[in-house]
Amino acid sequence: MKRNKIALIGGGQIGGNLALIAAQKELGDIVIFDIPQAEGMVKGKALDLMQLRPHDGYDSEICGTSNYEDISGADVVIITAGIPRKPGMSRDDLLSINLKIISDVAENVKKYAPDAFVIVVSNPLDAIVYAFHKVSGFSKNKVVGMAGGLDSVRFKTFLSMETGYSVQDIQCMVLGGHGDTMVPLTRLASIGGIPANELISEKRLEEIVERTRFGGGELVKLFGNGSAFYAPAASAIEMAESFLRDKKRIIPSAALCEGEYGINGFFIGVPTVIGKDGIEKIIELSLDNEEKKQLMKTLDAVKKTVSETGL
Ligand code: A3D
Repeated sequence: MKRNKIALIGGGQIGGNLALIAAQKELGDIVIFDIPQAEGMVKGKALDLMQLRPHDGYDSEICGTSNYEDISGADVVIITAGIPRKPGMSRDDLLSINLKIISDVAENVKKYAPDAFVIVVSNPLDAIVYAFHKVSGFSKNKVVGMAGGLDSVRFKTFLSMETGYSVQDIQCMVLGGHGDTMVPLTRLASIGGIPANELISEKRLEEIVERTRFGGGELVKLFGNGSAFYAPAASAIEMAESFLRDKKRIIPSAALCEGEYGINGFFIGVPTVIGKDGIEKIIELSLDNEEKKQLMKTLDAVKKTVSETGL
């Protein structure tokens, strides 16, 4: 049986952790691509991960490269190429730099891995995934942005920290754009099947929602130079795994909406089913009036960033 091939475009903080988790899960062989100036760094990470194999017992082959030809035929491409946020920088400040990068990446992914399922991670997420889709011309089920999965695990983490109950028993979902206007759905949050608002006061829930919204920024401030990488990597791998193993997980992801939730032509966080055909379905759940209002507000923020791409 042929092994899957996973291409990671960008071998920085998230890229290195993507390679580690993908290898530990034996999702396939891994190619870490980066610019020529970073070729030694990704070759080094790949060799280090090869030397981890005797400890962990995985058989994935890992290599580093700055030659796009090496990603040929990849089944999954995960893109983290670009620069991360520095303190005081909003995700949107990154736009002009990362837009140039994604255009180049999209041309090369189209050329060398035209059948891949592409997961975009680079920020500002909603605009960068939109740009990738425009430039590559990939079908909408094969392009998705990782954000809602991460925002939801942050929400989960804070609910667990608040109650002291296991993260394993927490279910919750964050929709909308990957920015401060995202929509954590408290109404649907539950702990061991019990609605979260029966276990946590309304005031504390509101504070947890606020902390979730600014969860990325909290880490940027703490790091001082760079943004989160462990949980973002795991969130992208969760999506890749659901595709490669046809798991049909329901993961909130930035998918192209064409009428769903009354949204047309934009990538935004919605509950998606990920299986062997990529984004197999967008689940349209009934939102109450306040949630609808919040979704329209976050859509405005996404539209604004997308309009700045000029695409
Ligand atoms: P970092 O460690 O700087 O890695 C980025 C890598 O991209 C570096 O190794 C660069 O050399 C490489 N790169 C730059 N230009 C190119 C190019 N043209 N082609 C290929 N590679 C290139 O950053 P990181 O790994 O911490 O973050 C990567 C991106 O993910 C940033 O844009 C972050 O803002 C973003 N991010 C998104 C989330 C989401 O939830 C959406 C979370 C955390 C970070």
